[in-house]
Amino acid sequence: MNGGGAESSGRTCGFVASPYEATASFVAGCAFGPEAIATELERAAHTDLRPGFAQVDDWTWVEAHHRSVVVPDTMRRDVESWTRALLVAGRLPILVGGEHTVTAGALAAFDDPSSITVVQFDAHADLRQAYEGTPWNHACAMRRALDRGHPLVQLGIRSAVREEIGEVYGVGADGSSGLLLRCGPPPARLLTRSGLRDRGLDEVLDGIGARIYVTIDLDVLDPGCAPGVGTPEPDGLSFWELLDALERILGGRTLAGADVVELCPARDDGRTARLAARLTAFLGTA
Ligand SMILES: [Mn+2]
Repeated sequence: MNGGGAESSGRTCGFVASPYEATASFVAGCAFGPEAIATELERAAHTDLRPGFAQVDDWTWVEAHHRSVVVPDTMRRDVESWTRALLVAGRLPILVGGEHTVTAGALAAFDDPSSITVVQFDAHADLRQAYEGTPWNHACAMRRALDRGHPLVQLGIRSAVREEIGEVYGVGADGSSGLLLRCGPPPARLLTRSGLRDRGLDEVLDGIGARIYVTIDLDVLDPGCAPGVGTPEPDGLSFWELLDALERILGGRTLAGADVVELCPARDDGRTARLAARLTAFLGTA
């Protein structure tokens, strides 16, 4: 697909689809996420009237690999090479998953990890060293980002095990204040869902560098507005809360890349795919 247009202004984006699914913990089906998002992008992404939803004038869509790929090394290599190709072409890379493990492929395309803060929206911390026998489980996605040396800001978290929090933020960290900090390197900050509601974003904004990579696990949203995810968790963000947070974080910063992951069409009635496409287009014009 190519939505090229003569009125293109500024930076253009490229979507990299990674229908990768090898480690679903609960409900399988996120390998079909990119296809559902592509359908909605074609159908509706150019009609949004809300501020911030500029038309995606000039975009490309590539499938990094087939959905039969379940070997993490192959997925990472393919996603990395497509992401690099977009960066070389001067396009903003937006990755569409697939399970959260795909983020590792996109991050591998950036040679200066310490200068790119990863901003994660997610219900789950995804900080495990390994899970179910592999370090390339979706539950380890942000631990791998820290391994690369990316500063990390985690937002909307409401599910984690004591071990993964303790290993990254210090033994005994329980998140009861809503905010966890680690000096690093690389530095990391975690604001729980209740922390985001009670304290707001201010305390984490100054920890976010000038260049950012935004990763959005759709389960950060409330299952009421985004039921089509593999691992839903109650008390999520509204779509407006997510957009508001994104606008504040993006203000004055450069978006180096982004992804939208974990759409599970088998659990969806269409609303999550539509929302994910809107979000994908929003990031593509940021
Ligand atoms: Mn995740």
